[in-house]
Amino acid sequence: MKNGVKEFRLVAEEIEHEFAPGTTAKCWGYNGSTPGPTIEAVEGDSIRILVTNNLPEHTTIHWHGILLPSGMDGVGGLNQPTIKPGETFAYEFDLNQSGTYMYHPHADEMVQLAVGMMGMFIIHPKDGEPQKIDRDYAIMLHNWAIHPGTYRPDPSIMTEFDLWTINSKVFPAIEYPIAQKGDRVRIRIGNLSMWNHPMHLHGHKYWVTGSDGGRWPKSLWRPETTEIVGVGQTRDIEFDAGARGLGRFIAISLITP
Ligand SMILES: [Cu+2]
Repeated sequence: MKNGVKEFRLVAEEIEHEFAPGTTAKCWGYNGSTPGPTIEAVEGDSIRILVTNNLPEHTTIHWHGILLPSGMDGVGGLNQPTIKPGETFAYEFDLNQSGTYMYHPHADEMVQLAVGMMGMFIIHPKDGEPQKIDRDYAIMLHNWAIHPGTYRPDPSIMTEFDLWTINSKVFPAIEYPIAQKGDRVRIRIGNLSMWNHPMHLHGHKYWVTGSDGGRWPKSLWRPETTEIVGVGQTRDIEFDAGARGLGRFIAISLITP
């Protein structure tokens, strides 16, 4: 906190990223990782995000789904001059909503997203959750083209990807969401890849309870076992773990189209 403003720092930089043991590539990300850190704040917060560009080319950050003044929206050349290599730009705005959102560059975006620049942005409701949530997970979906014998994702690929990732990891390096029987679990899923991803849960059905439009009224919830998270969308799903006494574990699978 600085004079009532919640301050965050993001450094855009090249990183050495391990998708799974033995599969490493040169990617771009924030603060040493792809996806970048999950930003968490509370509805009503005033925030400042200092973005330092350590890339060899210009960048910006667009706060995807967040309602803010045009000058803070991060579209390079439209809302702001791009952030040049070595520069730091301060994004400052108030949060007047809650839900699951994302951030990504909006300067040379097809290249910068393809090589890993993205993150989740979660805004918690100021009056607390309407329903108790015991486990709250966030996962970012992406796909990549890393050709055999190469060491960098190919940003010119639009359809034929060879790595489909959860939080930029592939099996067996993906961390499992863990829950105890009876826990209320929420999984927030974001997709900044080039494909829609159907996300499927084994042994459970779930309610789809929100999107990048925020938490839905209960009358809009849908029971599903597979939900398509479209390109540029987020979805929140909720369920009571092991409610029917079926599974000891929750398996999330990603079905490629
Ligand atoms: Cu957007």
